[in-house]
Amino acid sequence: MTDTPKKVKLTKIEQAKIEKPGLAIKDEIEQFAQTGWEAMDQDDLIIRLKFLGLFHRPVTPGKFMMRMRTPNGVINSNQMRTHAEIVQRYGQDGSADITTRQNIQLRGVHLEDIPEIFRKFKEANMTSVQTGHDNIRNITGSPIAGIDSEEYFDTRELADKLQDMITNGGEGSFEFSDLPRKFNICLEGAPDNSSHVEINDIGFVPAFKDGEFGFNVLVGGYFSAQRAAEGVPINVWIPPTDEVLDLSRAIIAIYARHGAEEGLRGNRAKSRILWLVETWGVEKFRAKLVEELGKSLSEAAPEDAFTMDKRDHIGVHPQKQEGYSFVGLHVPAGRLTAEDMFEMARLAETYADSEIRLTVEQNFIIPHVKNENVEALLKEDLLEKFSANPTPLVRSFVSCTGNQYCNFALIETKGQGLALARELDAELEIPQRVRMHWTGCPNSCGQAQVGDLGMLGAKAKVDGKIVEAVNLYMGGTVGKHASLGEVVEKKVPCGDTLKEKVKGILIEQFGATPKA
Ligand code: SRM
Ligand code: SF4
Repeated sequence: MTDTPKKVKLTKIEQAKIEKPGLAIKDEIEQFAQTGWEAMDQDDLIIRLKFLGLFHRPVTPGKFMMRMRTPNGVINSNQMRTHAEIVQRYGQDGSADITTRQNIQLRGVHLEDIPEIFRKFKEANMTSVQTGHDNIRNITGSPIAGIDSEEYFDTRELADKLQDMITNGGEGSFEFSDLPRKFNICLEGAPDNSSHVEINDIGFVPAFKDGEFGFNVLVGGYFSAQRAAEGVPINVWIPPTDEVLDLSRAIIAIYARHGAEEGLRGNRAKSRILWLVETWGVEKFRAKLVEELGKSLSEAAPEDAFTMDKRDHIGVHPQKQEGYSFVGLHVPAGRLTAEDMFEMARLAETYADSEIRLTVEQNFIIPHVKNENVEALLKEDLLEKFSANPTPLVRSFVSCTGNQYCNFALIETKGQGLALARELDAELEIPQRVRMHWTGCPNSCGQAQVGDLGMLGAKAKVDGKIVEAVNLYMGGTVGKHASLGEVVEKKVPCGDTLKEKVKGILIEQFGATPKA
């Protein structure tokens, strides 16, 4: 198969990446730490630092966010304590977030401390490399992999191997950091699709073929300001072995190589891999994949193996291992202080085996708690803040960063979204789970499209004044019949108007009743 390369005018960002690849900046970090962020070249500051996971926050000039990698959401107490130590030194400015990719972001970091922070990461076997800009983000999977009595396959080892391949063992990989755009991968090994596999650029979906477990493969799921789409089935099934690495490598290589000639590197609004799949069509994409791999590919299994509604993992649950439970704790809007993280580490060590799991709902789980220790764990002070039994709307509340730190944001999210959830929980009896997702702008990091209710930041005009508002989404479903919600009303002003609207919806459509 031959294609005639087309001539495409590269975007400014592509030109900057050719001038100096993002990862090349690694060697300059010590020098930047000495000369300071204000002396930095703008492309180094805004583009290349993100290849090391460093995001300058113009909202708080001179302060950085650091995005980590926690494959499959697994982290240990020592790593959590290291995070706590890093942000502790920044006082009120230092905090962290659990993200919608079951990951950790640190806040308030100063450039002069980065060399020392990188040394600490290395000691704790952690990395923030390739977590921003045109890179492959944290690999997601079921947060209860390996402890779930319902699971088909424990994805943790494959997630680790994928991360090692993509990041060259955490040191940075030039091969995997020359993509036309960001890229998400999810490996789902459980029957409830708890990690939203369909919204990833590559989604490995559990599926049995002739009785054997493996993955059907989706390509191209993504959200952006331009569109939100589920991944496209590419008629491929693979066993849960290193073939997952080979296939991922091949898909990424095709995306990187053909990005320029198919125009992806000339227009950032149309540069995610879905555009390549659509330009070629699934058949050609699959054929290219076979060519890249140099071997045939098995056809997809007729059915995916999703059989359950999505679980939320909050509270105490029996583990696959007899005599043990996992305890899911709710973190309001995912926000953590240094003290919280020290305590999380302590609880994981005191009551379990020092492991902590993160979820895409921005919560955490302590696995491997001996059943006889559960009661004492539930009495710990931290559980007053991070409840094992939160009120219904708060329980399923998810939110992106919003305007506190993100300069794309059209609204504040975490604070007012959480306040709304708390107020409505106080006023209404809500008999079922209602997943409310807030996101500050159309990039939809807070995944408004997967929520029962999705609030996507906007602006409205009220009495001649511009006010914060949301485009209201409804109908997002998760689990076995996952599908994306649609916008039902635009520009609903935040505050009382939004509250009354949501209250009405909860009463009319979710069976809520006013509390006496
Ligand atoms: Fe996101 C950009 C935060 C998950 C789609 N995202 C950003 C930036 C880096 C913008 C910026 O420079 O300020 C935000 C950083 C704000 C900050 O200070 O925290 C940001 N995204 C987040 C996080 C932290 C939201 C959260 O509160 O959890 C999530 C970090 C995940 C991680 O650990 O890696 C986060 N972002 C997502 C998701 C959800 C997901 O992956 O399931 C999406 C939609 C899915 C997708 O990407 O297909 C998402 N973020 C975007 C986009 C739109 C991409 C596009 O193709 O247009 C942008 C803007 C961009 O890349 O140009 C963006
Ligand atoms: Fe920022 Fe928009 Fe993403 Fe929220 S959705 S973190 S406002 S880019």
